[in-house]
Amino acid sequence: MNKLQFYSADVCPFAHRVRLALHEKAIPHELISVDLENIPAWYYEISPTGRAPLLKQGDQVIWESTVINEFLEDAYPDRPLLPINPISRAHARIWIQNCNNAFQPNFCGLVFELDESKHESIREALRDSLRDIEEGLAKTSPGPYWLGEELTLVDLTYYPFFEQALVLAEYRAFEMPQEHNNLNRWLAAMKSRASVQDNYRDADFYIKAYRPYVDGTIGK
Ligand SMILES: N[C@@H](CCC(=O)N[C@@H](CS)C(=O)NCC(=O)O)C(=O)O
Repeated sequence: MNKLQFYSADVCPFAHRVRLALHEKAIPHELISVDLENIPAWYYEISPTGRAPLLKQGDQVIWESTVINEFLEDAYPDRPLLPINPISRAHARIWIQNCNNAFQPNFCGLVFELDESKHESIREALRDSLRDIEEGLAKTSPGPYWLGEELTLVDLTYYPFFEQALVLAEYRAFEMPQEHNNLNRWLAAMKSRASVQDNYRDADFYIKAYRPYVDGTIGK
């Protein structure tokens, strides 16, 4: 099998999802960083979207972070990151969809929205999606991870946004709610993982990296 090439960007939460999966599954790969502020012409030649992340094996490419992570799960079944039980697998995918369709659009919407008059309604929507998550976890998860005792792709799908939440506090007057006990327990468990620690970037990094986006110097 050709060695995987993974095209990543440190600031990108979607690429972060895949870096976590590659680490958890101990998949050998070559990591290639793409400068998202100045995307090189060669990248448009291999990427159909020009976006990170992207995985390349031989002359085949795969993009979209949640699809890439499912591909890794199919192609590298050792160290599984989805439950075996089909119902639990379906529930994992529902949570992943919830991240992509509700939580993440609100999160990114608040980061990238330049019109301040719209911020309060997005903050409200983000608070609602966090409350929905907390209620869902309280009903269904014994913890410490999203689906229970084992780490899954669901954890890796949500985590990068929680590492980056300090950007919302810095630029968008949004503090993550402290009262969500299930989410707090989950975040503490995530921070103890080697995959999370090895891919961690600190507050200074994110605050600097997002400045040109939040002040509108560059488009998203
Ligand atoms: N839905 C995609 C989102 C990827 C995405 O938005 N990547 C951003 C960086 S975080 C990007 O490459 N932006 C550069 C651009 O759009 O030109 C995924 O899950 O992989």
